[in-house]
Amino acid sequence: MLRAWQQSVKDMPVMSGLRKQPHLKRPLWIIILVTFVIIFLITAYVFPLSSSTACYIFSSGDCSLYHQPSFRSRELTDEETVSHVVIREILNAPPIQSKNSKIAFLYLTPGTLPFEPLWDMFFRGHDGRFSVYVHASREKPVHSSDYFIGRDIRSESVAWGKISMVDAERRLLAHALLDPDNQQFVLLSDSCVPLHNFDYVYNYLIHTNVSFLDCFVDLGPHGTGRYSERMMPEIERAAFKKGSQWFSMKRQHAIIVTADSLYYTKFRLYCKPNFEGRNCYADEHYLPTFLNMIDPGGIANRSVTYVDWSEGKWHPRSFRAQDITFEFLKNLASIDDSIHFTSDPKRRVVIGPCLWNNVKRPCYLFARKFYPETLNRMLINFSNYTAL
Ligand SMILES: *[C@@H]1O[C@H](CO)[C@@H](O)[C@H](O)[C@H]1NC(C)=O
Ligand SMILES: *[C@@H]1O[C@H](CO)[C@@H](O)[C@H](O)[C@H]1NC(C)=O
Ligand SMILES: *[C@@H]1O[C@H](CO)[C@@H](O)[C@H](O)[C@H]1NC(C)=O
Ligand SMILES: CC(=O)N[C@H]1CO[C@H](CO)[C@@H](O)[C@@H]1O
Repeated sequence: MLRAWQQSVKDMPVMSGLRKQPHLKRPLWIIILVTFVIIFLITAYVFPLSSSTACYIFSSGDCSLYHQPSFRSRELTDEETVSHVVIREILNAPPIQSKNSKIAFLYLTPGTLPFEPLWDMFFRGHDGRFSVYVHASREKPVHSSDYFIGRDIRSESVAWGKISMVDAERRLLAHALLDPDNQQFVLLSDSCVPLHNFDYVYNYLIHTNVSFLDCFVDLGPHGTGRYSERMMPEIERAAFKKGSQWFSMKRQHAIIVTADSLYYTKFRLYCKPNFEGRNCYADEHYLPTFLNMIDPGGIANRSVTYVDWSEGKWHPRSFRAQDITFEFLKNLASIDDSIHFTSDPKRRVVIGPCLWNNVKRPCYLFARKFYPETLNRMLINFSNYTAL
């Protein structure tokens, strides 16, 4: 929305330049122009475009967005003011009440989803309470489940660690937003599996008002070390956060993310692999940084998708068939503390309880990364382990 608006503003001079003289008669044309100028002058007089007044105009309640430390010391640019106004309006609007609230499952995959039969088992019997969207970036998937057939969206290729990953996430969100019943938007990969049954997942995600987005501070080279001063003034070093890309996002946040152009552009230009001697991966920094800046209390700061980083390698641990036992799955499903491994010199590990509406509960609804060879064991064990 915001992007479209800014786009139309940008296009305006071009369009009027290209257009032939309008067929309005001259006097009428002048009257319209003068009217617009007068309206503009009155507006500018009553509502001067500065950070402090914008706050009084556009927010009836609290003004915290404008009073965060990072904004206090400087005047906002026009783009920031517009962006903050739109964000504030979306956050303040009451969530759309839908009688048929659905969860959108967004699959980001190179091609065929190896766990489609498992997801089919997960969805079966719950028609009308979920919707499926598949973004296949390399080849057209072969679907075996009715829930997936015809659910491929327009896709483009995705390069690991590049902005095209974020673009694919935004494309999935935009498609899923077309359905007004979708209230939570879960991003999943081809190596993800469910850890609980559908009812558990549905109630966990629908009866809350936060987004489950991972967000933490890592002062080491794999965190703040990836920050570029070129993101100034909008994004200061202290605002730069890290987190896993696998989110579950509430509708308001999904709208804001698809509409954002200002902050997204900063990451597109200045957070990329091999840029100014750093490797920055936008999919690990854009959403945590952006949503923490605009709505810190609205994100849980943790993901609902389990992943094992404990080996300290470039990629998380992947699980094989022999790993899949009842005990293993039961353990993953009952973890109730979240752990963040940082890359600072002290290798700080940040541990915190997983809260759900202020109550401590299991953290994870999904898990990755599972090799396709685990499918049969997962299928056989599914009704057993998800009965917990
Ligand atoms: C997430 O962390 C921020 C600090 O970065 C904090 O202000 C916010 O309250 C946290 N969110 C929740 C839901 O606890
Ligand atoms: C979200 O829900 C919690 C607990 O139910 C409540 O304390 C909090 O004020 C709510 N936050 C918003 C932004 O509605
Ligand atoms: C699930 O598996 C465990 C371990 O093999 C077994 O003890 C238990 O009875 C099974 N439960 C069900 C409902 O099949
Ligand atoms: C609890 C349970 O059903 N475990 C089974 C999971 O699948 C493997 C492989 O088929 C079986 O050996 C386990 O008994």
